[in-house]
Amino acid sequence: FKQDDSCSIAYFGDGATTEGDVSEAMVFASTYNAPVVFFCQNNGYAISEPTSVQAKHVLARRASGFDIPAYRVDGNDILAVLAATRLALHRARTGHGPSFIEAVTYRMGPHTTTDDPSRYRDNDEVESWKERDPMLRVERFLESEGFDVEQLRADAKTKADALAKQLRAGAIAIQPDPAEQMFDNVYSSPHARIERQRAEYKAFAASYEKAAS
Ligand SMILES: Cc1ncc(C[n+]2csc(CCOP(=O)(O)OP(=O)(O)O)c2C)c(N)n1
Ligand SMILES: [Mg+2]
Repeated sequence: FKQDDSCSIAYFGDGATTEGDVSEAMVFASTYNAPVVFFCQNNGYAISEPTSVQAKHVLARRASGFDIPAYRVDGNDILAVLAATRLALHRARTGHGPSFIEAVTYRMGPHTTTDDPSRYRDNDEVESWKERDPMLRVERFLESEGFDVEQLRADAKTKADALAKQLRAGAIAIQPDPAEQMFDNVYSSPHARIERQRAEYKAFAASYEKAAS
């Protein structure tokens, strides 16, 4: 790893923890003491599968099997999420290795436009989460601290709109890298198998160009 204070944070869902990649990443992060934060947004569902199908106990407990410290926070409490994230990033930046955060929240809407959640969950459950809306909660807190919430909301919207505009323009301006670049940084020195694959890929791509002309 680079000897500076850079680190990574990976955001993923409760359903993703069931896939092997998450476990594999945690093995590497733990044994190499990698400066990484695993942030699991547990919104209760992986499409139609409830979290009870992903783990028999709370997801955060899984991290201890990898010897990675875990923090379980109320994901609808913005300040708790911020505090846990800062703590985990500080650990990563100061050489204390990986951490796992489970932010417990709820998916209010359907997973996608083709999903109909009424087939697999009660409306009462959805209703009970409405009052726990994170924005509502932070607004109530700021109000109680004497802030002008209307003004803050308007300022935040202006900033968010400008940022979204900047992100869209940035994304549209991205030029795709040449596909062949995927062979470049696999090994630090030349490798026969990679060179063979590069040659195969070039021939394959050229066959398309020939077919198109
Ligand atoms: C036990 C089990 N349930 C479900 C899946 C499949 N699965 C993995 S991720 C996913 C959907 C995404 O869910 P999640 O990671 O919770 O992300 P979300 O969209 O809820 O943020 C599904 C259906 C699985 N592999 N194993
Ligand atoms: Mg989920």
